[in-house]
Amino acid sequence: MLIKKPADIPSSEITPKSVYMNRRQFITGATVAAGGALAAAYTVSELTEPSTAAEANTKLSAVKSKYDTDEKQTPYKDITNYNNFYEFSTDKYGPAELARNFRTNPWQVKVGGAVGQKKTYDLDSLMKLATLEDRIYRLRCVEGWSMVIPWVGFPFSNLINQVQPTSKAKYVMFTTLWDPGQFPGQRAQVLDWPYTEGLRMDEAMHPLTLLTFGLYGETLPNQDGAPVRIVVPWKYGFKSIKSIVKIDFVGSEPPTAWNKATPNEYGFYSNVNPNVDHPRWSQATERRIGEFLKRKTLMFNGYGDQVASMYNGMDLKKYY
Ligand SMILES: Nc1nc2c(c(=O)[nH]1)N[C@H]1C(S)=C(S)[C@@H](COP(=O)(O)O)O[C@H]1N2
Ligand SMILES: [Mo]
Repeated sequence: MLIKKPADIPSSEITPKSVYMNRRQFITGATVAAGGALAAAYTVSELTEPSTAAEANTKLSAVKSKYDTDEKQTPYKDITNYNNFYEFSTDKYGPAELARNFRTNPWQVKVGGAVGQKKTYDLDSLMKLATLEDRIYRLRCVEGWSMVIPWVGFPFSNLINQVQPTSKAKYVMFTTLWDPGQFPGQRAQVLDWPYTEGLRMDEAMHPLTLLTFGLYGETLPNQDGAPVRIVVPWKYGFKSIKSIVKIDFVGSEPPTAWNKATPNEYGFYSNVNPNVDHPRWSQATERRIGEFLKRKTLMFNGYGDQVASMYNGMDLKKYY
């Protein structure tokens, strides 16, 4: 985000680099996403050939959610080939290949800070906290593009309720794995690693805030933040932190990776707001990946009816 100018991405730039893709992810994506259209580029023998790459994503069963948008969903190939994941690369086409062998098992998430019940979850125990739901959300990147992504997860509030935060807990801080052996991006000081993010308690409790394990009905592809990330659809994409290993309930606004890097560009709140420009570009419009014409960006990314009341009385130019 620091490196590139306002993204005004012609759809020609979004051409999937399928040659770089994990073949199995490609196949599983094709079966659920595009009814085989994506797989058409491969012959049958290629499809059945044993793969040395990471394990195929597994199916997740989820119930339908009332929070879904009915907009056209962004193709799986774009969601999994055009990524922001600076731990792997600052190039959006980089993570798909570089994340291929990322180890997501075993995985632990340590939950601590101001809680009655400190807990370390493995992925299975975390996923058992609630029934998974399908959540079709818009994701608006601060760089000016957006996607519609069918996530699978459950409200983060389910976890909050289990660990019982004390009255000292005012914010939640999330931390991504630190592992320069696996994350080539962490060998350079692109950001102050590990990536951290935060939400105010009411934002974290909001039913739209999703603890996310999958997309398109399967476990998250590594490049999309496996094995567990958060998705906060009314905020710019960088709030939706990937590959989380630590969740802390804290008393004051936690440091966040992009705010530390350039505080005048990225605030703590980072609610999608067409009326507040980024210092170097406008936030009034966005390009939906796969579309040619730009759209007007909606306040709170279109989730205003559900979230605006949390910010009543706040000057959103000051708390950007
Ligand atoms: N740990 C971590 N989380 C991250 C990022 C990152 O670089 N590292 N990029 C963010 C940004 S800027 C965006 S737009 C979204 C992109 O998610 P996607 O690649 O699954 O579409 O992830 C967010 N979460
Ligand atoms: Mo982003």
